[in-house]
Amino acid sequence: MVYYIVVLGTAGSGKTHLTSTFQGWLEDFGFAVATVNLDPAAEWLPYKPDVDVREYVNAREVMEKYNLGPNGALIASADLLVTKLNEIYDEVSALRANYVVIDTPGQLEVFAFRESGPLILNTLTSDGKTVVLFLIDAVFSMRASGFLSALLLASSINVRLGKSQVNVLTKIDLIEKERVEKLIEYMENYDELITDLLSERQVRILWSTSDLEAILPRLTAYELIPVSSITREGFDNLYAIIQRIVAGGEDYYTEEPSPIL
Ligand SMILES: Nc1nc2c(ncn2[C@@H]2O[C@H](COP(=O)(O)OP(=O)(O)O)[C@@H](O)[C@H]2O)c(=O)[nH]1
Ligand SMILES: [Mg+2]
Repeated sequence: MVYYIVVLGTAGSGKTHLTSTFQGWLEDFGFAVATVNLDPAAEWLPYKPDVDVREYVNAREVMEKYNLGPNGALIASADLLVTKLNEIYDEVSALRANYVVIDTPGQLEVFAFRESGPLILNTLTSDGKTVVLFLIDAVFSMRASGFLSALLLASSINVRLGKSQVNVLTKIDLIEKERVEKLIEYMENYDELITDLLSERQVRILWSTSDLEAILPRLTAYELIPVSSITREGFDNLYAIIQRIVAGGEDYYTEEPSPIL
């Protein structure tokens, strides 16, 4: 059985670096790991992808050929990938690996919120078990409202893709340890999160305590695993939770949260 680890998150959240570090980490433990680059606009990668969609579609060439701006080229590239999906699928399914880590395009919305992204993911991962890692940049979680919007986006992705999902707090080397602990506490006890959210005016004028009490149980029902792709901190926890999901079946994401191993 091959396990697909799909790395998603907003532009700059650390998808590409996490793909690279996680591959190295897994290889150090003796696993056969392959990587797939699904970003047609990637300029440089810190890892050597086993399958690289830039061999089929290159966003820069699309921009020149069709006279498009950068955004138009990203959208056209995503759609062009679908026309190459059979070939890409053949390459991915021929990979001999325990784990296949899939690095997705920089711009989350061009991929996840158009038709092509979910279609590409469902096709490529159809012969194995899949875990989505949704990356949340620790730097954007400095305020409770920033953390709430990240959790809302994470939930939106889960609704869109319907896969087992783990939320990963990235770049923890850039923020204080106490802040990381606070975010973990928020996931375990959202009463404290509600208090901090309501101390921010922009949240208070939109949502009441009961509104937040209604949505936060769902938003905090995910694991949140803090990692740094620079120091490699947290990858043991990330690995443990992925193992638990792939061993536990597809219903994992509807279960209650359980402690980090
Ligand atoms: N300090 C620190 N920087 C990181 C980490 N992960 C990524 N970055 C930086 O964040 C920026 C975006 O990372 P990248 O992996 O390209 O993000 P992507 O757009 O989601 O693929 C780069 O400048 C990385 O060097 C991390 O764990 N710690
Ligand atoms: Mg990237």
